[in-house]
Amino acid sequence: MERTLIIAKPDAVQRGLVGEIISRFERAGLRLVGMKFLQITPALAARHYAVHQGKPFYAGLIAYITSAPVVVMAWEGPGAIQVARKLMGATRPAEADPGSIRGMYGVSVGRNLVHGSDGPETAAFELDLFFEPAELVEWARAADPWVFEDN
Ligand code: DAT
Ligand code: MG
Repeated sequence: MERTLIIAKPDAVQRGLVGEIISRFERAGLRLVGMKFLQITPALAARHYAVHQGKPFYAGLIAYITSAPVVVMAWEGPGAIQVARKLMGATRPAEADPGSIRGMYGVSVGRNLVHGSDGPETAAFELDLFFEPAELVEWARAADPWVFEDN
């Protein structure tokens, strides 16, 4: 079982696509274990995107992610990180599979609607950044045996 941090970014909130984005992860079979609505502060954005500091797009990225509220989620399931990355599509919407969230709803790399952790270490770091341990809910879903092979 793996957990990943997903963010419906400011453009998703402003465009009314939050429900659609949640629905993609929900229908894929991932299990929701945490969710909150907040506006990311510049300090939190700097920690979340620390790996991108110094890159040409960094200032624009921080301005964008702090520009309006976001919906932050924790989803879990077997291989949840990769499953979520696949559902999101490639970073650049033009290169994202047409059925993916970014491929279907995006055109600009700097307005690509959704964030997802890119590996187990990143996921642990990012989940810790946005959630207190008690905010992540351990629960058994009625459909689990029909979605997870080994649950
Ligand atoms: P991802 O969000 O797919 O994990 P990333 O971690 O490489 O992609 O970059 C974080 C975000 O920064 C990405 O969602 C959009 C923005 N970004 C990345 N590369 C960019 C570029 N070359 N120009 C503009 N924005 C970029
Ligand atoms: Mg990334």
